[in-house]
Amino acid sequence: MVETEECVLIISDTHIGRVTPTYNISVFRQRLNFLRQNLLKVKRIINRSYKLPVLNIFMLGDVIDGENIFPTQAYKQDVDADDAMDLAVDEFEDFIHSFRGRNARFKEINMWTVEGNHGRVGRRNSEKTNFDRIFYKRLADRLNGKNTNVNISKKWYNYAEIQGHGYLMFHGEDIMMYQTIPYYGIVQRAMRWKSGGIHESYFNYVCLGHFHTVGDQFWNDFRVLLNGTFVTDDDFVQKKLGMKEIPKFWFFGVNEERPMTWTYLLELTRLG
Ligand SMILES: [Mn+2]
Repeated sequence: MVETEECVLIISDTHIGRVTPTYNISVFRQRLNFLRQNLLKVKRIINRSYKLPVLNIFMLGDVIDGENIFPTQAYKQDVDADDAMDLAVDEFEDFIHSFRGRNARFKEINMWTVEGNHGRVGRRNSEKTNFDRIFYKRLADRLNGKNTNVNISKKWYNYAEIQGHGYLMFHGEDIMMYQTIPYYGIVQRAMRWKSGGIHESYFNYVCLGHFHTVGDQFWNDFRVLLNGTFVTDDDFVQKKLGMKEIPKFWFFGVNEERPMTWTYLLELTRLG
């Protein structure tokens, strides 16, 4: 008997529009293609043992690099937020289509979204008025209904239940860092949410982006996944944190028994 599982891909911090010595919009396109091909390669490996009919995608924000987030931002961009959004809608529509396609690589695709701090329009605007949010809505208009569901949260966080397990997702900009390390802040916040701070206190996984690094922290009954980024050689990260970004995204399996069966960190800067 062939077993069936679902799978989850986490996408965050693509920062379309941002320019660094090794990143711009043409590199964005290339990295999205690497992500697609590397995911399909892992799928072929898993398919030797399990069917994977459903792809779940958590989109954790900072998809668009935005405008006026810091004073000199315009000098570090190759397009404005409007053009970045047009590009994002076209490229991610293709990305999702390539998983549905004629080969029907996945029978069903479910997306859950949260907005990032880089999508903010201004300090005095509604916190819901956000370039990421507009992008998600445009993507939903193109994709919803064709065995694809885009679940856009009205809150600052989103929550997915997959095979009976709970996955809490948020961007991460309100997490305090201690000595520029975020883990203590994330665990403290998640423990409060688990004890009633938010309504959805049943979660096995906490998933976030924002820190542009990959992390995997076990804490009693929950586990924290930090997702990587498309942006490499970001001078802010080098100067302020002394760190190097990790260009890898989480991809993992889920079945009824376990909230994570197998896991791969998909490479974004190369094939394989
Ligand atoms: Mn970011």
